[in-house]
Amino acid sequence: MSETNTVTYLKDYTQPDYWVTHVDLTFDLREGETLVSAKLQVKKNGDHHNPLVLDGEELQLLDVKLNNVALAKGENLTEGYMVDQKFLSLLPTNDTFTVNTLVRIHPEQNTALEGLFKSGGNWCTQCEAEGFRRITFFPDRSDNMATYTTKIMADQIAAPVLLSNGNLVDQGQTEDGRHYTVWEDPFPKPSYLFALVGGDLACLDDTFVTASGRHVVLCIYAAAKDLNKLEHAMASLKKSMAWDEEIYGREYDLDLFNIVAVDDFNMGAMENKSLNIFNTKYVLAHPNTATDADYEGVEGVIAHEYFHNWTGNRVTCRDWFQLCLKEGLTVFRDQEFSGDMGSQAVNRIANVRSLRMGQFPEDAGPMAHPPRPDQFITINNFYTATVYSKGAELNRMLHTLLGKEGFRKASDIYFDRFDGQAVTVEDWVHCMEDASGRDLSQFLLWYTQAGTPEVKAKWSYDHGTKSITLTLEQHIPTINNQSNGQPRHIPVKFGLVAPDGQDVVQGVLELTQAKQTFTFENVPPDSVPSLFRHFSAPVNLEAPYTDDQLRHLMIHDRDGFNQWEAGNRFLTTKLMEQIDRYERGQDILVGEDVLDSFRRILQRTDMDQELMSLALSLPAYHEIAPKREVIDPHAILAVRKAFLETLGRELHNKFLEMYNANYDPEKSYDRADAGRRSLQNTALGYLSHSGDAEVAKLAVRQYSQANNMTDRYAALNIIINMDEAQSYRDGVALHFYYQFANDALVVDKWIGAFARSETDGILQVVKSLTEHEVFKNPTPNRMRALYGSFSQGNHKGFHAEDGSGYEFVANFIMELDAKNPQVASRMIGAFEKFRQYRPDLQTKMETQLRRMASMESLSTDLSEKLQRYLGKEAFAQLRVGKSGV
Ligand code: 0A1
Ligand code: ZN
Repeated sequence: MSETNTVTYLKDYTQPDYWVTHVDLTFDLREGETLVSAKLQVKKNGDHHNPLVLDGEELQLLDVKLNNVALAKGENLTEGYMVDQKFLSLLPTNDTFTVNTLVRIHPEQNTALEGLFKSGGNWCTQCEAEGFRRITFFPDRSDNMATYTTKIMADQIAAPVLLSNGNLVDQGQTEDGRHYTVWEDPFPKPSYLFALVGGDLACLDDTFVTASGRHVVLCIYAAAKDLNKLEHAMASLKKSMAWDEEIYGREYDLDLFNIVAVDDFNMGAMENKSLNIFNTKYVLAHPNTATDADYEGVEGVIAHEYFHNWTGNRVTCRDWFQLCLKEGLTVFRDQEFSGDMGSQAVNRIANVRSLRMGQFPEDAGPMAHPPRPDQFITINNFYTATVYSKGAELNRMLHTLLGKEGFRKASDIYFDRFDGQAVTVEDWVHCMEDASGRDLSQFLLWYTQAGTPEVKAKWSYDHGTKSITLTLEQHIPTINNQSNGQPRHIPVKFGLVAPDGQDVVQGVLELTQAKQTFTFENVPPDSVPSLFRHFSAPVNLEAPYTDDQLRHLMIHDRDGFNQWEAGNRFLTTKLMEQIDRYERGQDILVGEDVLDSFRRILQRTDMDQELMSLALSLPAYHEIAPKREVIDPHAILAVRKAFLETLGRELHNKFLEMYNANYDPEKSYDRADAGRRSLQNTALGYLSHSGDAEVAKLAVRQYSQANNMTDRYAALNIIINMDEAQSYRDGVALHFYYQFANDALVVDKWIGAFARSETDGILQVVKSLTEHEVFKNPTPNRMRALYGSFSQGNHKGFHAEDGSGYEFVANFIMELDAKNPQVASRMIGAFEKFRQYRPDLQTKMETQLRRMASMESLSTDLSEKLQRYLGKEAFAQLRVGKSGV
């Protein structure tokens, strides 16, 4: 007999038979076991005689009461309650009643990190999406919103800090010499927002006064040794609170806001009501240990989780199919926030690059799904780039279509109308319609259909009428053999850039048909259309730009994003041409035009430093690979390397000048100086490919003199990867390790530097790291640092011709699946596009996928992915006679 995975469909949604309106929880946290008692206030929904069915997994049920009367376990529901691996059922006799349960759980054995688990000796929870059912029996679905009272008891020494959602209403000693706290959360919430923390933690506190004068106490908790790394997170939190008031009119709603940082966390962070729990990676920051990118990550994720208080918590999702309602909107909000805190253009470029590297391939591969999927086996597999990043793009398009004021008006309607409710994507879009009076039914297709539209642009100039005619044609790809060809509603921010660099026209075109033509008059000849400014829609644009026209936009486009985009388009074309040549067995030529475009950028004095550094960066492997019909990783690597070497060699003096002009180890660390550091390190990067052995000394000097992690880590990476620096490699790497051996996040960086290194024989080094003391009980961060960096960031090692890289990663996934299916399932993403690879590599990847699919015991998480990757039938054949987890 083979196992079957249950598919859940959006079309099957119905309201539950019962609502739990309030819950009293008591946790007795002890070493070796935790007892959880729950008292549910339940109300029948509608007129029926159905049993109450509560979700519960991995719970040892000790006691059940209905209306305070003990219930026995029965053979059927008339005899008492029934319980199996997934549900507890009982038959109530009244319309309102109470249910008490007592269960035993084992957080210390919980390696899946869902539900209640231990991290660094502390207890903490992760309930989204379906973790609460591993804590107690409950209708663990997002439309059941209840108020919670939570009592936590624990040993005072082991766990002086005991936190849950809402306000602290009582605390004291228990009769047996332990202590307790009681928390009351007045806001009804779904169970996925429940949180509890117990342990020995230090905290940084502060206050924030809201616009209406509420004094909010802010506490960020972490291990005592990390207390000096919390200031940036606190500053980010306060900025987020102020921004949400200013931009959305949303104030914080309780007197206390807590954040707790833990080492073991499957994702980045979690927005539990008033008790956010974070991966340390997105809280801790200090110049000695965090890079500029880390500082940005902390600011963005703190904002993201805080913004969820309104978009996600006060108004939540009716069911998990609506996940992008909270995630897409919250990502859009955090992106706008980050842009406002720094540079909108720089942030936009970073976000679009990650969309193209992560979401576009997903949308064209076996996991393709609409931002609002209509079926899943495991919701955990749908915390995807499509739901998050494309979901954010949909909100950005609505923002573009309605304008800033219209969007704000719509969000005000949304919060007024739906506060305290669990709603749908349609509810959100209807608010947009009500605010603007527009019909957005065509726009809704973006939510319900997968695939990245292709937009083809053409233009022609009529010298007689001095007019330009622009034709835009959209093509919607076929996904999973399903044609969903209806045209989308696509906002095209655009401008016509005249030869003098000024815009002749600008605005937003709305492409709603398969093909549309727009004519503009009084346009000087040789004006260049700048299309999809600020990347106004998640599409692929094909446009017949000449190199000269791109050069014009690179310099004159008033949109920072499209300035960069023009350069990116130019470089991508040049790289693609050379990859084609290389694959045909011809030499790689890095033309004078490429060198010239770099020279022009290097000469510029008017450019923001971060934008300049982005303009000087070659498209990454993951930006190029999705554009190849068949991916030959080694061809992409060879061509990128040739470009880096030629640019480094030919522009050596310019890069050296730039490096020297920006190198300043005396300057104390200031975040605002990130642009200078990125120019300095970009220059050093090119120099390290120039063949100049002296550059190794510059890198070592930078390493030794660095007063911040950005410079130190950039130098370390160069020393590890640069041929001429190999004599320094072991010494510097050891120094780095011993200096930071006690800092888990920095050790992760150290591991990541090796895992990404494309030097010869690196697999042996990476394998030896798995035997190293740092890999004894790896956190998910450490697993990602090693296996994630290797599989997604080491193209040479992962795609080694003999298949050894694939085997190495597959072995790990197979081992991890039984312990932490969520992380295992995310790690398999490196194999997702295997069918696009060179046939021999494709076969080797497929061999590993088939090996994984043949494991005796397989989690539903991994099986859903493997089923999609390999195809239903092939997968089913491999599963004959096998079991699930
Ligand atoms: N809602 C969180 C992310 C998150 C999602 C799922 C998790 O476990 C399955 C954990 C965290 C956010 O968007 O930040
Ligand atoms: Zn989120």
